[in-house]
Amino acid sequence: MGVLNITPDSFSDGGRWSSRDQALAHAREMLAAGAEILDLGAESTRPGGGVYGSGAATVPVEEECARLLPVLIALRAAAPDAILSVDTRKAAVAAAALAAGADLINDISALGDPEMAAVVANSGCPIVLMHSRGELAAMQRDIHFADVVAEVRAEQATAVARATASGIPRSQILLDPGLGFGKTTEQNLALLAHLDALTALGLPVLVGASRKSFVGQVTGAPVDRRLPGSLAALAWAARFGAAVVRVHDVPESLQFLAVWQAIAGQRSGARDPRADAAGPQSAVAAGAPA
Ligand code: HH2
Repeated sequence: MGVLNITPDSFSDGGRWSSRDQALAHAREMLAAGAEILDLGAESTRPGGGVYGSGAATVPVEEECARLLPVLIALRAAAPDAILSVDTRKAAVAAAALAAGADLINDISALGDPEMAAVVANSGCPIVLMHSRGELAAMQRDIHFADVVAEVRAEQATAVARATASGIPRSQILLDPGLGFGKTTEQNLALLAHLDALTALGLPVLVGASRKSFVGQVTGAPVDRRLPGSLAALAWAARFGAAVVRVHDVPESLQFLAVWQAIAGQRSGARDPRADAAGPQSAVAAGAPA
C-alpha cells in the first residue's frame, strides 16, 4: 500500500503532493513501481502530545472532500484496476469517497464516528480498524499499558466485535496495531516483535511503520532519512505475515520484500531438517565448507 498524502501538513511529506497534478503524478509512479493499493489521505493524523506538539488540526468535512475527491475521481478513471483506499475518520468523507469509486476505507479511529459502520456495511467495502487510544490531540501524553501486546490484541478483538455487531461482516475487516498512535517507542517495537499475537486473531493485518518517529528514536535519523530503519520494521511485518504494508517508499519497499520473500522461499523448500538441528557451528566443526 503506497501512501498518497494530499495534505499540506503530513509528518513526512506534507505539501509535496497537495496539488491535484502532483498527487496524480506520484500515484502513477507508485502504481508503476508495483503498489497494489494506494491510500489517499486528505487529513494528517499525526498525534499530539509528543514529538508533533499539539498534533494535526482536524480538517472539516468540506475541506477534506475538496482535497480528496478531485484526485480520487481522476485516479479512478486513470487506474480502473488499482485498489484505492481512503484514509479518513469521517463517515461523510467515506460515503463521498465510496460514491466516487474508492474500494476500501482506512479508519484510524476504528469506527470513532458513529455513522461510519453503516456507511461501510451498506457499501460492502473492506475497512481497516486501526488501534489507538484516546483523542488524537493528546495521544502521546500519559501512555499506560501494562502489557501492550495483550492489550492491543484485546482492544482489536473488541473493535471487531463492535464492527460485526454494527453489521460489518468479519470478511470485510482488516486489523492494524496502530504503530505510533498513543504508544512509546518500546511499545511500537514490542508490537512488531510480537505481531503474531495480532495475526492470531485470524484477520488480515495492516502494518504502517514507514518513516515513523520510533524509527527516528532508535536511529537518530531525521524523517527524510528513515528508509533503512523502515525496511527493518517491514522485515518483522513480513515475518509474521502482515497482509498489507503501508509505505511511503514503494519501489524500495518492494525490492526489499522481493528479496526477503525469495530467501523465505528457500526456507520452505526441501532442506534437510537435520542441517538446522546441527547448526552452523557443528557444520564448521565437521569441516563443511563455510
Ligand atoms: N499511519 C498514518 C496514517 N494513517 N493508517 C493506518 N491504517 N495505519 C497507520 O499506521 C497509519 C495510517 C500516519 O502516516 P502518514 O499518513 O504519512 O502521516 P500523516 O498522518 O501526518 O498524514
